[in-house]
This record gives sequence, structure tokens and C-alpha cells, in this order.
Amino acid sequence: MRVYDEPQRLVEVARRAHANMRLPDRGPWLPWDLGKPQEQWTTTRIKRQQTAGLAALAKKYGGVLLDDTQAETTGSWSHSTHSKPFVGDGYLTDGNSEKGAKSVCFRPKLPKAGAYEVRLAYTPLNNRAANTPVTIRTLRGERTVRVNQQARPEFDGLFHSLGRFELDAGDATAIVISNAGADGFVIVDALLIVP
Ligand SMILES: [Ca+2]
Repeated sequence: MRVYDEPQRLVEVARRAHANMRLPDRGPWLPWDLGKPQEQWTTTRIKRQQTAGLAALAKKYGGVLLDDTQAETTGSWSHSTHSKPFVGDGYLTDGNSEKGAKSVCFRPKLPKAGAYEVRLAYTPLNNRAANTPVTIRTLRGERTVRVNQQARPEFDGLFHSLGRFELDAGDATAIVISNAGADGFVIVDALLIVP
């Protein structure tokens, strides 16, 4: 594709169309992406930010922090860095497709059984699902809560509290974010368990 050789006007039109479509996440690299800040391009810099970000967040909240890279995924999820802020080096998106076929499972290792607050990190946007189902599965049963991912998470714009739950010790607790019945893009950035 000769995108770099196209007249400036065509690039302008394409840029406007790109913006109007409110594309949720990055598609193929296009010439107008070249104007973006360099940190979006530099893998090493992102890696450095990731390390600092995760360590600082874990310390700040004093809980168990799991990034999306530490979760088990089912179905086809895409990695994205399009919307900020996020935890670590990006987040997962279901691409708003194949509803019911995709899920992300976190298995936090907890020192003891007891009541914990569960917080989900996602990047809000108006094309997100307003009813993302999150299931907290323990040895005693399971509960599903719905998350409006269009709303800004209340903790630092990163984490949204799902409530307090009785969780199991060890890795017996599973927290599963699904895209079943979701009415928009489902986003999974990180999970935080706070005593
Ligand atoms: Ca993340």
C-alpha cells in the first residue's frame, strides 16, 4: 500500500474518517499514527513504565495485583494500548466480536480466606459494554456482577470496585470476565484484590 505517497488531502480525509469512526483500538499502522507521542512506539520505554507502574500500584493499594498478562484467556483477545491510563503495558479487548466465546480468568493467590474487595481495571470509552459480566467463583459458589465499562473507574481512573466477597485461600478463587451478552467492547486491564 502506497499510503506514504498519497496527497496530503487524502491523508486529511482519512484522518477525519478515522477520528469520526471513534475506532476503539489500533488497527493497521497508518501514516497519521506517526504524529503520536514516541512512547507509544518504543517498546523498551513501555516496558520500563510497566515495571514501575505495577510495583508502585501494588505498593499503593497493598493488595494482590494481577495484570492482564497474568490471566488465562479463552477465545481471541487483542492487546491494545490505545486508551490511557492503563496498568502495565496495555490491556485486552474482545474486539466487540464473538459474544459468548471469549473470557479472561484471573486466579489470585491469597494468603488466607476471608473478605476481600475485588477491583477490576479497564479503560472506559463510550463504545464499551455497559453490562460486562464478571463472575466471582469460590468453593462456596459464584456470583456475577455487571460492570458499566463506559463509566470512569473511581480509583485513579484505573480500578472499579466490584464489591466485597468471601474468597478462598490459595488459588481456589477464580474471577472471570466474559463477553457473553455484552453490548459493546469488553476490556480487561488488570485485577486487584484488597484485604
Ligand atoms: Ca494491563
